[in-house]
Amino acid sequence: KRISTSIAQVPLASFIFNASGPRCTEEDELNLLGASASAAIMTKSCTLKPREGNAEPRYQALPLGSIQSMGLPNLGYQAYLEMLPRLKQAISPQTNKPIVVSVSGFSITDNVVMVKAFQASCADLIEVNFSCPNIEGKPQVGYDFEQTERALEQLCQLGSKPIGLKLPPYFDFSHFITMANIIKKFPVSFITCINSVGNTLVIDPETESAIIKPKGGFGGLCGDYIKPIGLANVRAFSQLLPSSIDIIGVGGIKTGTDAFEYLLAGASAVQVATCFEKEGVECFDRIAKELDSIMVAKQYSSIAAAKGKLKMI
Ligand code: RRO
Repeated sequence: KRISTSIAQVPLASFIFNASGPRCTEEDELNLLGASASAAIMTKSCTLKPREGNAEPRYQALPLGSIQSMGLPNLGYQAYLEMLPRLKQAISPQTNKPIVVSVSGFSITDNVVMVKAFQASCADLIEVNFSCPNIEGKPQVGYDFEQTERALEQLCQLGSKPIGLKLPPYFDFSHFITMANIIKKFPVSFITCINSVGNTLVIDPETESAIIKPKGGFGGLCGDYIKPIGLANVRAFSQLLPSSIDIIGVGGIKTGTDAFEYLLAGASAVQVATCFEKEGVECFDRIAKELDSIMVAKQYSSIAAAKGKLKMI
């Protein structure tokens, strides 16, 4: 109860769920999330057609996180459309756990087709991914402000289910402000900050080689390395957007303390990627319990009581 929350007025039993990416592509993986302490079932970003993704090795665990260039491996949106009623059926009516679908088309038209379809599905929330860094020749939409605005003009008119945006990390206040001003023009219900830090390079000095194969070794950096970047993005957007737009924090959350920091920065919920990849579904119950203990110790009786309460020195 202490860590229950909501995103776009959809209730969540806990503050913590899976990020789109690890362990959420196949139906059996999504059913495991349904049966876990994850506050929602989030799907792997989908495309119009099924994709195998990039060549392997494309994921490497690192001491403080991971680097990957998966290349959007997924079953294609129609497979998820067909799966949703079965997933919904398996969810206990008491918990009523929401399903969040992630869509990541290669064009505005692709995204319109998929968002339209999911608007007519039993999904609860739709997260549109404007920030995949790993497709050769396809820039991250979130770094192209004009394209972002053109996309939102079309995507926000397709139905009544809440739409959110998965954003790339920004590193300059001018970019935070420009993106916040675009978001404010449209009925965007939530944003998710941040995707991986795109196009980083990890080198193995022993072998004198890159450690992943795709894109000449460039890949998205994840985990502990990126937590301060995620926190800054959540904080900046929470100061620039009206409180009616929920912010979901992602990036380096593996403990209750990490989740609490995102809560102070202004997050309404958090998602877990690298830690979930490494630990499996047990991470959700563990992190939730750790967060709950911190809230008890600090005498916060609800998420609302601590949200955005970061102090300045
Ligand atoms: O599949 C990927 O390579 C991928 C995606 Br779609 C994304 O949004 N972010 C990321 O780090 N990897």
